[in-house]
Amino acid sequence: MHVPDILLSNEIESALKSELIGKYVFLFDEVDSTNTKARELAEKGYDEGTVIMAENQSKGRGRLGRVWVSPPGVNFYISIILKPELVPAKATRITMLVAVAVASVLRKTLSLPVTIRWPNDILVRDRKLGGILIEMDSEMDRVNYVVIGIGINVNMDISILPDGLQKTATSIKRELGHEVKRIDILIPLLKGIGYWYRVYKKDGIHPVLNEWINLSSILGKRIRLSTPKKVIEGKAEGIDEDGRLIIGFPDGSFELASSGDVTVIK
Ligand code: BT5
Repeated sequence: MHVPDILLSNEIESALKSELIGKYVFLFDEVDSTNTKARELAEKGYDEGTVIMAENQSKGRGRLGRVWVSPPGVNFYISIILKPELVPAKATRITMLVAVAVASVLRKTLSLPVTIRWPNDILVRDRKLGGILIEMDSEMDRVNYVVIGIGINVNMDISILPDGLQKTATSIKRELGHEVKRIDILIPLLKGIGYWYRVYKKDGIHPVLNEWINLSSILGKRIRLSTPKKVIEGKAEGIDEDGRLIIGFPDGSFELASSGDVTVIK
């Protein structure tokens, strides 16, 4: 018999009641996008650490208006409201610390070789297991709030994805060969994000950066960076404190990239 894997917001809240992240958890059956819902709640004044989740997204999104495929009942669609003291140009630091938290918690709880592909992808064996989408409301010199959206494929069968994604995407179920109970991953995940947010606030970006470098799938490799404006090839040499990718060229010159999509050249 197949037992449905149901998430309950009070179960999540009681496991996280002494934590900054997850003290308030909204769990919806269906929303257009948890990021949109989180922004609405942030506008209403909901606190830092409020978590918005859904079993289904009718309009899950990625960067640049791309679609995040969001089948019901099997994955994680999570958005978290944070209010870091930051200038907008440094908001990528939040993506970095969340990527580090997600990758390291999934490694530990599932023993899978999870890596980070700059700037916002969570990979297992070169396939995309999840993605992070940061959105914010800011003034010139300060961020009012950040919404950090996290999509992770958990018990999804890859066969339900559109053809083009079946070769590039994966899920925890596909990697492990069996389903998992989502609550067993969700609680460590939210605790892990809280942990790395505390580390960042206390010790700054350097501990995050060091761990990010350990978990990176592209550093030291030849890569192709595609942006809406251009495509460049070079070596991924490093990442700076603000999350910009340092790309080196054969003539010894460098370029800093703050957005785009990276593929490794084999
Ligand atoms: C991302 O964008 O990877 C960020 C995804 C963030 C999703 C979460 S879910 C909770 C919250 N609410 C939202 O509405 N969004 C966030 P990007 O790097 O632009 O990658 C998007 C690309 O990933 C698509 O164009 C597809 O190629 C691929 N893709 C779409 N759905 C996928 C899936 N379920 N698994 C793996 N790859 C997928």
